[in-house]
Amino acid sequence: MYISLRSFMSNAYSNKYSKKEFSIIIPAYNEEKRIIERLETLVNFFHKNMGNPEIIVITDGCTDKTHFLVSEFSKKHPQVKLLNFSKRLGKGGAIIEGLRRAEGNIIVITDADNSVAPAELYKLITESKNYDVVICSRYSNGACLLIKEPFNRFILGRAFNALVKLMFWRMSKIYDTQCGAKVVKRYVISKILPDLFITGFTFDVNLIYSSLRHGFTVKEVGITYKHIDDYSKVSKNLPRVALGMFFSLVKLRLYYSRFRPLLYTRTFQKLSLFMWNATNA
Ligand SMILES: Nc1nc2c(ncn2[C@@H]2O[C@H](COP(=O)(O)OP(=O)(O)O)[C@@H](O)[C@H]2O)c(=O)[nH]1
Ligand SMILES: [Mg+2]
Repeated sequence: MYISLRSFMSNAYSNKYSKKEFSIIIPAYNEEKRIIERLETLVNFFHKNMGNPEIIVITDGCTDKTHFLVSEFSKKHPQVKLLNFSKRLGKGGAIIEGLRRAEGNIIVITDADNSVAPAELYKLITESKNYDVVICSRYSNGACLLIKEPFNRFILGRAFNALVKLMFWRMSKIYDTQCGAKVVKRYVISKILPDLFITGFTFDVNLIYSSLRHGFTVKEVGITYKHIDDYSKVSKNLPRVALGMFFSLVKLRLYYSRFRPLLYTRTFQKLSLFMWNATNA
């Protein structure tokens, strides 16, 4: 496994930007209960299978010990890097910062909990041989849900997906934008970075839609998934998060329309800030 993947990496993915093959990006907000277990699992798996990729953890505005724990962990595991910001950036905002600094040719974005096991990330990486972007899915062929999400989240999630399909016809064949792992090639990020501006949980839609708009291929892969509700930032504030996500969808729709200038008006920016504060407390 190790040899075949490494050789395929060096053949297919060597480019002028960097000698590093992989980067793993993890946004982490108040994750002191989950982040170390996640890092240990990833470090062990990728050490054995793919020679220590860099792992970038982005923390922002944490009110717990997440950044201290990651900083301590990185002393023993130098491939783990911490990007800490004092201000809350949001999940998307944190990922954007990570994408700016990632050096790998293949970039894996994943969550701070162990919902998506490293073996599933490996599956996505393998698929990325033939696609520009690979996203995991709870609702595509081959998916297996070991622990399902609560019913209210399931319903809201499906409604969100229906809305995404309605508002963005290019996404009509995407069934799960929000599952916790994506693999994106570095050349994709170089192209779409200026279009990534959704800083909350709707960032995933921004990433996928902007990739499609640029003509990149996006593959959705069914995975084995285990929903972890303890310490979930989404479940804790479901109505507010849902409202914020809906507002972000509207912003993304406006951005990709002739009404884009509206986004830059003072009134809209004030509304945006109000919505951010109201939905990210
Ligand atoms: N850096 C950062 N990460 C965030 C923020 N909000 C959520 N996250 C991360 O986004 C990921 C997904 O969040 P989670 O609460 O597990 O969502 P769920 O899996 O949909 O219940 C986790 O790694 C969170 O720590 C944020 O404001 N900043
Ligand atoms: Mg989670």
